[in-house]
Amino acid sequence: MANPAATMSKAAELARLPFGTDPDEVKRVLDRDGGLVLTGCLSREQVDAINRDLDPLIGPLRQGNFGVGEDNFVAEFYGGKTKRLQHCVKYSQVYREAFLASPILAEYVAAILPGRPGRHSLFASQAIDIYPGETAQALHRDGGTIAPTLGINRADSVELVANTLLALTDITEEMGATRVIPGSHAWQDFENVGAPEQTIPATMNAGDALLLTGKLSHGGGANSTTDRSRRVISTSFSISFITPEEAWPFAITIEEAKSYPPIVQAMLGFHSVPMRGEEPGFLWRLEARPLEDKLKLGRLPLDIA
Ligand SMILES: O=C(O)CCC(=O)C(=O)O
Ligand SMILES: [Fe+2]
Repeated sequence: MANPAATMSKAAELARLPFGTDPDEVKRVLDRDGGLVLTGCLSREQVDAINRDLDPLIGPLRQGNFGVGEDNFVAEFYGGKTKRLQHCVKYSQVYREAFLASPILAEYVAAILPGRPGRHSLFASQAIDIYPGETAQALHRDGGTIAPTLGINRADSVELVANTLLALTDITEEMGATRVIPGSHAWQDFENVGAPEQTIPATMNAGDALLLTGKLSHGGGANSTTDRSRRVISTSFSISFITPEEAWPFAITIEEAKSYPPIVQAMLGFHSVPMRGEEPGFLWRLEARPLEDKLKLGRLPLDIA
């Protein structure tokens, strides 16, 4: 069947709204396009501080550090000329406190996912450095790893994941800006992820973030420069009864979590999880008590945002 979107003229540029824009306005753009660039989420100073935290960890990694081989199905998807560092939440206080714990970010996530702001799980917190010579990543929908298993991989299905790609360098098209197909979140046929010609690059300044729904077709771009890499942190969230990509309680100790903002503790699984909005949460309990009580972390304020 012909892809109806293929006959439509493609959007020239992704919408851009300043971080802090009313969540209802952001939701209107998300409903229309499936993604947008939030400008100025972090200052240059904050970006520099996060890079100082991450550089010593990313520097020694080899490109293609997620390996190769048939038994490693993520290797190709993760890129042979790309470095990825998981668990960034653990390594940067500025990223944790200025970005992850931001109440407005929690509201944008809640504009995509069911559930109240601050009651979503962190799915991944992964730096992605794309190096010269990297080819374009296969187009995909981030929710597409989970939704087909549940038989709900459709435009009108519940959203399972929401992603933010926080730019930690200025990112031009040549450096491998993420490619997106605005409107692809609403296509009838989710077997179709679209074609490279339908994509546009989400260019960003350091400190901007691309916010995308789990239904928007996108992929990392090819880096055609000879000497410049680009960095984002992919900070993705899910409804909280989905197994995250990164196994937080094994990466982060309770002692470390104690110094984190409560909203970050909760997104990492150090608090019990509400199923129908009840507080404290009914799921993920310890000896029938809320986990946050057992771990002596204190309860989350009812209204984060
Ligand atoms: O690095 C990027 O620009 C996008 C990466 C991505 O979409 C993914 O790995 O799921
Ligand atoms: Fe993705």
